[in-house]
Amino acid sequence: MIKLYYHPSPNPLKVALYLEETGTPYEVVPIDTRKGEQHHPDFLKINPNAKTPALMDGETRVFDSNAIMLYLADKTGQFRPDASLLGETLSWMMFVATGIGPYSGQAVHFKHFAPEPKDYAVNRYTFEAERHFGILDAHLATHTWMVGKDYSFVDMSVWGWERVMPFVIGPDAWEKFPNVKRHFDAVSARPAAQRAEALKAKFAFKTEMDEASRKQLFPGNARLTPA
Ligand SMILES: N[C@@H](CCC(=O)N[C@@H](CS)C(=O)NCC(=O)O)C(=O)O
Repeated sequence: MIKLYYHPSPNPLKVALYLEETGTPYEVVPIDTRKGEQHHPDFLKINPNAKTPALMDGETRVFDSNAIMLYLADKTGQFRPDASLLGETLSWMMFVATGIGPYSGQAVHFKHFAPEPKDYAVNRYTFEAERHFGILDAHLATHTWMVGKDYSFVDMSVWGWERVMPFVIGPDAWEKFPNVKRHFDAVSARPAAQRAEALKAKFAFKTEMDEASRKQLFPGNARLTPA
């Protein structure tokens, strides 16, 4: 059975949504990143990048959420836009992988977790995250779903990050981007999305962002400590 190495955050959640939508049997293996489980040698054999999600399908490992989405879509053939739309499909997938995801992640980091002074970084990353959500909003103004006429794994990939948009850009996010809100609500209303969201309640993940968590999540900070 497929094993999903999971933490209740945007990238693992979109994979859980795909597995739920397709009715693929899978086992959830919790990786508590605030406790540092992503750095465990056994997990590094599955994802050398020390991040969630990762997946084992028999003897095959797949890491990086976007690679996992493409892998699963290829494996199951479900919720896959028509092959004639490959250009759009790959373009929006890479837009999420290289734009929405990383800029949102950095915006959250600098806004909520970085030490002062941080004005320059907060401004740069919230501006870029907002710019990317603006592009998404403009696309969704004229498209019900991301690619083609049907709901697909591209919508699921976007949904992972839409969920946290107010945490990324601020409490007025939904008013700023009403088409993203419409899309988010449509995906969230699906029973599979509710099952994916409900996963986190099955595990007791650490919630405190204390000094020990920061050490695991931001190991680079050690370089700032005077010897
Ligand atoms: N490009 C990777 C990014 C994965 C990522 O940043 N995962 C976060 C959760 S959303 C994580 O595991 N963070 C823990 C850490 O950075 O130590 C992907 O899309 O899978």
